[in-house]
Amino acid sequence: MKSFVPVLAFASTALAHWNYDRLIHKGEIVGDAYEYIRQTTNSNSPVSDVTSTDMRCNVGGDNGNATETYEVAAGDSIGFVINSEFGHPGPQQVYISKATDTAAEYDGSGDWAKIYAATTSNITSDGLQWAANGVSSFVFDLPSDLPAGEYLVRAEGIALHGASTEGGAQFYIGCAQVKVTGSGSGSLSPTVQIPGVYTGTEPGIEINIYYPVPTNYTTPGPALWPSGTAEHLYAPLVGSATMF
Ligand SMILES: *[C@@H]1O[C@H](CO)[C@@H](O)[C@H](O)[C@H]1NC(C)=O
Ligand SMILES: *[C@@H]1O[C@H](CO)[C@@H](O)[C@H](O)[C@H]1NC(C)=O
Ligand SMILES: *[C@@H]1O[C@H](CO)[C@@H](O)[C@H](O)[C@H]1NC(C)=O
Ligand SMILES: [Cu+2]
Repeated sequence: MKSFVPVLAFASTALAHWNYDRLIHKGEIVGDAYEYIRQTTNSNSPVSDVTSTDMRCNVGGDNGNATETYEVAAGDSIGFVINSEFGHPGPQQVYISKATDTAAEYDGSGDWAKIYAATTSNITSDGLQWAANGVSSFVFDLPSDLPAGEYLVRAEGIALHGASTEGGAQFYIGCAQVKVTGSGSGSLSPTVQIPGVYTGTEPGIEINIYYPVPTNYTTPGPALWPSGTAEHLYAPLVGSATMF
């Protein structure tokens, strides 16, 4: 029996890691690093235990004591910039949760809906081609029906290079704090709890992306809100990796 040992599966260098550190609003980067995004106390290490509360807003991200809240309108284009490049293969997703009081005080223990997913830009005989490969940012529109209030907006990049066994996927996470204005009257749906949203063994998380070469990919987690929203095949790049 032939065995296949991809070199990349063992490239665990922290150089390939990233932190979501700045917010984009209407195509422009707003604020300094960690002004509107909670800073992890875990350097740039990923979370790998899907049952941990660290899955909400990363290690040390359970409160916003050191983070400001940025005002946006429902329907606005916002996005995330990272402090390096997405150096590992996998999808990028965004979940939102309404704060019970202020975003700064909110620990993320309530309901979350998924509003964005950037997955594969193509699937070829070489396998899954990831939309976010080599870029350093992505943007998306907040749902126009989003009710006014303060929210956590959680970016999640799932690194799948070592994901062929349970617990091998790496979760890179950053929570922005936003105050949404407007008269949106939608209700977030379907909603999930974090942790709880993932078992760690679903096909989008426990997957060998090298062999046999996958011919399909199923994003983990709930359907997107609003319902009918398509997953985005491309992650638009704002500027270039070296500009920031
Ligand atoms: C940080 O925020 C939490 C929740 O709002 C609060 O309970 C805690 O006392 C704060 N810690 C510091 C050091 O300010
Ligand atoms: C996807 O890959 C196939 C095979 O390499 C190629 O022919 C096609 O143009 C690609 N499509 C896109 C959208 O890049
Ligand atoms: C790909 O499709 C097969 C057959 O439907 C399914 O068993 C498998 O879980 C899928 N893989 C992924 C990563 O979605
Ligand atoms: Cu790594």
